[in-house]
Amino acid sequence: MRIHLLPPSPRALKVQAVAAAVGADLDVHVLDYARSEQASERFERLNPNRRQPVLEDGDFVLWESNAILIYIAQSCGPTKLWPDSLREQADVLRWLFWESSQWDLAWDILITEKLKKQVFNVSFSGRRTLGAAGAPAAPDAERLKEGALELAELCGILDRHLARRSWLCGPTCTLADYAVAAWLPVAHLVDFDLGPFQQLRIWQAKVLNQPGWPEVLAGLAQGAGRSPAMAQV
Ligand SMILES: N[C@@H](CCC(=O)N[C@@H](CS)C(=O)NCC(=O)O)C(=O)O
Repeated sequence: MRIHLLPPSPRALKVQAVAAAVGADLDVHVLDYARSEQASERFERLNPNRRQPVLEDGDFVLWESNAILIYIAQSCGPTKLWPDSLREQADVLRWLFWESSQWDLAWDILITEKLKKQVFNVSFSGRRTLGAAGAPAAPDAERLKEGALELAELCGILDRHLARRSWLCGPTCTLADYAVAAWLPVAHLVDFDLGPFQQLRIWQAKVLNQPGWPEVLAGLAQGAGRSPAMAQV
């Protein structure tokens, strides 16, 4: 299977961690965002949204990181990361949808304002199209405040949920934990303080010790697989 991605994006990290956890063999292609590779005709044929990550398995092409997680997780046989029963699967899907519809967006505001604007020519914040590398743009203070407030609210929801359980869903670690925890290693890069969220921090340490994560995080610390533009982050 071939994967097109851009570390250190959390959307890339969670895919790499799940692949490593289940032993899926991924041929990794790191996109060159500085040269707008995501906007190239070839990439647009793979994903008309021009966003990473994108998986190719033979003639099957899949985008949306959480769909990719479910596909990769089961590609090597049954795994506890994706439980068997309808209700357990629905519970995991609940958190995966929460992750992509709320959690991802809140983090993306801070990441766009604090990091992407310095690395890429981001013409507007929030849902944006990244162009070629250009002059750094100043962070939007209002947008930063809004993002931090939203994130604190979502962290509170997670913190209270985790006060009563070890994992987000059921008795074992699942894809939901992998997807949601993937954003926490970037918190210090955007100056977001996880200090007040004790249960979240306990859970984060547990998830990021699960199979796949230690090697992905070690690679991240060494800058492995980053495009030249992202090496500045
Ligand atoms: N919901 C999508 C979001 C994908 C996404 O936003 N990817 C960003 C990562 S930085 C991207 O490729 N952005 C390119 C652009 O905005 O031009 C997923 O989870 O796969």
